[in-house]
Amino acid sequence: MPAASPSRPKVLMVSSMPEWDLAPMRELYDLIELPAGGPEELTSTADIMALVTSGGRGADAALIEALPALELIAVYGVGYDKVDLEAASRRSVAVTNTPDVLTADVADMALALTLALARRIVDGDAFVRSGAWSHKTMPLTGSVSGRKIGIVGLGRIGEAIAHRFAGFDTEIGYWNRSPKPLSSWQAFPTPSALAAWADILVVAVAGGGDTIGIVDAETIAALGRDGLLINISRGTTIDEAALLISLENGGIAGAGLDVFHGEPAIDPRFLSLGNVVLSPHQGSATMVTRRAMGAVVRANLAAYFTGEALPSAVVRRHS
Ligand code: 8YV
Repeated sequence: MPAASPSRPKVLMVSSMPEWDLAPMRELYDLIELPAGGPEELTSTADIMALVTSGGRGADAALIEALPALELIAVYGVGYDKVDLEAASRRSVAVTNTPDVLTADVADMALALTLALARRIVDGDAFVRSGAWSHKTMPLTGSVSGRKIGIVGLGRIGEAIAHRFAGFDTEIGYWNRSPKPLSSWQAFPTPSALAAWADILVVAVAGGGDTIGIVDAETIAALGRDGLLINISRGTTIDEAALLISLENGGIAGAGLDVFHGEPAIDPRFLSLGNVVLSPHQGSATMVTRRAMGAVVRANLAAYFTGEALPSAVVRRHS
């Protein structure tokens, strides 16, 4: 990284970004990597007014408190559940995220996991590669078309998932914290009522304190022995202990998971299950979307440092 210059604002990089974003940022700012030992290891925190972090890493109260000049937290992701919003608000720190630009790719991932799981695409690939096809037939798989799809959380991403599944001649139901009166899909009063109706339950609700374990043991049991569970939201939204027991005992038929508790150090019990498709949090991880997310982060930084309105603020500074 170039040497600090007094004329350029300092931006603390709590999480890294691709070089195509870092290069234009280095033109404008002194980028300072957060040391492994935390903010205490920084030579000076006095003039760090902005930080960039990922959805997975966020910014906790200790980090926010350690940066006395901080005024902006720019999240490289739509989820800001790992940012301590109370601490940010206490210190009048604005928080921005990258909504909309990743909706399509994350919704696509929900469909990809569903099809991969139901049609056993990963098993089929292994079957062909092993040479087994020359003397065996692969077992029959399950359908997605015509099934009942339950969506937990009908926000931007949940709606995009519903629209995609509608193209598969499915029936769509949903549970959402607030009513969605304009939706033509069937609303259910609880996640477990939705699961009892659905063949495939797709979790698209935002992470955070309010949704921890919202797909609980009761909901998983309600999905039933033939049910499939898909999660592209956050690992925290599912009671993972209950899910593992259910997968191990045939309580549900299978799960397609892009997110996990404690990722990337996921529970090793997942690795020996034959009824799961596991993905390393790839929902937004396409070239197009990551470039677009980077552009939104850079637009928020630029707006902040030139005193303009933040393009995608989830929390604004107190006036
Ligand atoms: C990314 C995400 O994994 O947007 C989110 O909330 O979970 C993902 O897009 C991440 O934030 C990229 O750093």
